[in-house]
Amino acid sequence: MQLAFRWYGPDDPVSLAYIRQIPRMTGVVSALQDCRPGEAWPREKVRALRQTIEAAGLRFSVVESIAVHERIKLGLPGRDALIARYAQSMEAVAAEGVPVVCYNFMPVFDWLRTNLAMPQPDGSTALQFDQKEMEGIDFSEGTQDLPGWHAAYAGEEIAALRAAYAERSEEDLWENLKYFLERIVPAAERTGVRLAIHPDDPPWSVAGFPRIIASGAALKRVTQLVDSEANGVTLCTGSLGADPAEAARLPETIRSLAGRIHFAHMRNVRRLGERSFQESTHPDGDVDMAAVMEALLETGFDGPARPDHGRMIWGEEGLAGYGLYDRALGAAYMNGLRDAALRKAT
Ligand code: DNO
Repeated sequence: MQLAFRWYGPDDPVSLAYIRQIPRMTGVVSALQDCRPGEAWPREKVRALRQTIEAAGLRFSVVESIAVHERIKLGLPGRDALIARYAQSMEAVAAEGVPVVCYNFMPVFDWLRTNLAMPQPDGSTALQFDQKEMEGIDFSEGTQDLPGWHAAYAGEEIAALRAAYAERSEEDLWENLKYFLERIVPAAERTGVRLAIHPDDPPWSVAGFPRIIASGAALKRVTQLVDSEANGVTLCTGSLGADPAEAARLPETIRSLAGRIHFAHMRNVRRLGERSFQESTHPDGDVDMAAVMEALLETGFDGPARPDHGRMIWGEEGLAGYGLYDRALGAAYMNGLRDAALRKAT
């Protein structure tokens, strides 16, 4: 396992110099934040980002993410040109020596939360999601400042996208994902990049949009759509862990995906009710993190792993879920879990 940390580029309030001071931190997870979905990533920009990361004594270990254009997810005309541009972006990333590309196949929205600062008894704040609250959000005026999500759509755009997705079954989305992978995986193989699909977060339909990558079984199915080592997954304990049945079977999921987990996100969640949860501290929640680490190491996982979202603690202000302090505590905990698991194994 190579410890890595997500960094949002030069505008991130957390500096690379601070990231480097976290024990055993070697990798940085980043992206060209200003490239729109469907744009080919210019190699010079990837190079500049890599050089900035390396100048800080770290390695650019994962691109998270290259966004998949909605026309690809919907299977609309024009997707072939967009897929070709996606391959170009992957080539640029590969040429700069970044080995893993994380992406997702969530319609329209990426990860979603309904409260970005839920007060905790200890004075910190945590991210929270509640399905009923989510369903109460009115999108007729657009997405505005929807928590946890950066791009913006106008009300009419959301309505048009909803109508387009309503015409598609889940199997149609699987077909569209397969179509995409059949064209992208050969390019990944050629360039030596490993693809790592991220599970949907939360792992169920939200805001009237379907979500298909919602279980360990779905991740497995992705790996079978195109049977190549380059076609892998991001094991995200927090996304899957929001579903109690999935949380319980995470070690089993990891074993079933052995060799195809190319990236791991370590985060814990605590269920508050039906389809309602909050993000807890890394050690305490519904996910047995020690069992996750043991299963990862037992299956030979040696890829990048990052502490995922943290709470806001010690008065820090910054990007929701992506402050320095609590994620650094998460990294320290990961180091401890890893040492304990390795000792147990010998
Ligand atoms: C949230 C992240 C996601 C992830 C994408 C991958 O914090 O885990 O936004 O980067 O879904 O494409």
